Amino acid sequence: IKDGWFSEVSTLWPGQAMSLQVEEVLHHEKSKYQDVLVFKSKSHGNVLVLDGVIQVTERDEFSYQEMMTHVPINCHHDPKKVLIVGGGDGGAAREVLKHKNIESVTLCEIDEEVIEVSKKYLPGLASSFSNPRLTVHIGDGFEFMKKNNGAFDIIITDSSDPIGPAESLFEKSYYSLMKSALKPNGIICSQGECLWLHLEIITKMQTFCRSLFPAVDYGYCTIPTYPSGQIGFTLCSLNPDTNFKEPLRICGPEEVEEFDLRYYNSDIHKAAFILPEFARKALIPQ
Ligand code: AAT
Repeated sequence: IKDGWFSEVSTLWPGQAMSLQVEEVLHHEKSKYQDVLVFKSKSHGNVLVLDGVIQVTERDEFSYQEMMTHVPINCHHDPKKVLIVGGGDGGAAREVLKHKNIESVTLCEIDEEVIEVSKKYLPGLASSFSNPRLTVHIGDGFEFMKKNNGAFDIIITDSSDPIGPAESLFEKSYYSLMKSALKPNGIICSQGECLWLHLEIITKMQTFCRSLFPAVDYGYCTIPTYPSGQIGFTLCSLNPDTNFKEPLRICGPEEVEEFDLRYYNSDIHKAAFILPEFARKALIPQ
């Protein structure tokens, strides 16, 4: 923070940095795993930053959290058990729990500190922690996956970027472990980085995913406070008939109201998979 502005500087997006004006620093401390900062911003509500990288702002978190959850859920015929890896702010869990037919949600977050500060400073997200259908496990998602075979219908990896504690969550071996942790016809959805910045990583991941799963795709959403204003999702299904572009349940005006949605609806679900030409070309199956 310099002259009242926070700038998001990282080697993952060299030469550019998103800045937010700071009203007040609410919390700043090194946890066992990372530097944890929460500040009140002038324009985007409270902001959670880990190792200098913005994880959520209260103003636009709904875009990413809704797409990350309702897209995979609405591509599964009968989801009952969901695992979230990361997501210690509780936002992804909040969205998953809106589906009453989902019986249990397990959240595996490596850093207890993230959950604690979110309860304190991001109550609109962390409200999910009091839901009896949610079980929290503190630990590394990679290790957790090894111990859970055939356990989940959907695995959502809401992880930070591949520098720091989330590095292993971008590797092929992690995707193999997730595959084993799924029930038949299971679906995974992972934080899939940005088309403008990380096309090479995305292409590599799509390629190894296709070697493991019969149905693979990449969708994205817009979000002002993630690098370059865009973030995507790597989606894989064990069901060869899954077409991620076609939701199985329609979410029109009534459902949008019932679920209190601000970004997701059936049209944006389908549109999320229409890629700009430079990206489409790069991601064409080899
Ligand atoms: N919904 C908020 C968005 C996030 S949070 C990512 C979370 O993943 C953090 O709370 C972090 O502590 C946790 N995490 C990191 N590594 C692991 C791991 N190995 N196992 C379990 N949890 C982990 C993502 C923001 C994306 C930012 C894009 N630039």
